[in-house]
Amino acid sequence: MTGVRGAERPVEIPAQPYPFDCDLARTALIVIDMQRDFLEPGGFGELLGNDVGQLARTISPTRRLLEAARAAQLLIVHTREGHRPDLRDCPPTKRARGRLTTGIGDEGPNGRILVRGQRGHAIIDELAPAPGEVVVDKPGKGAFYATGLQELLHDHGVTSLLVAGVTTEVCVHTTVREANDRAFECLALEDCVGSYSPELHDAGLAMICAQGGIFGWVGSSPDVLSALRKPQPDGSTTRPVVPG
Ligand code: TIU
Repeated sequence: MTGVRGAERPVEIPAQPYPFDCDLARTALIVIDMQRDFLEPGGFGELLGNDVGQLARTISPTRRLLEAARAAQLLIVHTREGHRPDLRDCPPTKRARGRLTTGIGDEGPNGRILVRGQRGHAIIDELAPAPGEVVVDKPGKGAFYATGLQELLHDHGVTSLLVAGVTTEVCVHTTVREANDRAFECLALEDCVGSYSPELHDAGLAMICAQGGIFGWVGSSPDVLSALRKPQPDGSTTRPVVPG
């Protein structure tokens, strides 16, 4: 383990089905797939038949959360869904799904769809990773499949995850389920996760915290911001943010 980030910083964050207890020194923020391909016109999300405007409401709260997490010195992990240019890491079944005329690997307005290095694959400008923040490239829906995420989190002593990103019922849900099976405790933030379908968003969140928190907890970012600003044991609050 390269280490826990300083002294213990226990906090209790309001959540469903009951308050989320975590140690901020062992907590990471994970921001899932906030890429042009999902949030902007002309990308994979729109080609699947979705209204990408449904995801816009997540951007401002996630930006505030990112800034607060930076100030509180949390480990920050961004993920991107996408594939190698030769598509060797894209199962033919994934490519065939949806019977799209323009799909994964094909040329779109932002370059090849869901291909690493293309404009559409990049994280949106508003939420661009700061220097030094971890970016995990994942070929699947879950952030743990075929990535080194589990080892990375263990190396940093992380046991709890604050979860933002898109889409609630697809990559966020898969990641929360994968994390739960690996003993990470997840707090999904309802205002920082989004879906093209409000019904599936609500159902996805309900599934996470049903049955006593079968996969994790659901909260909202203002309560996390309050917890992150809580004075630390040495009396300090958070370090000033250095623009990156
Ligand atoms: N289609 C859909 O809702 N989502 C995805 O394909 N990927 C992610 O959720 N990132």
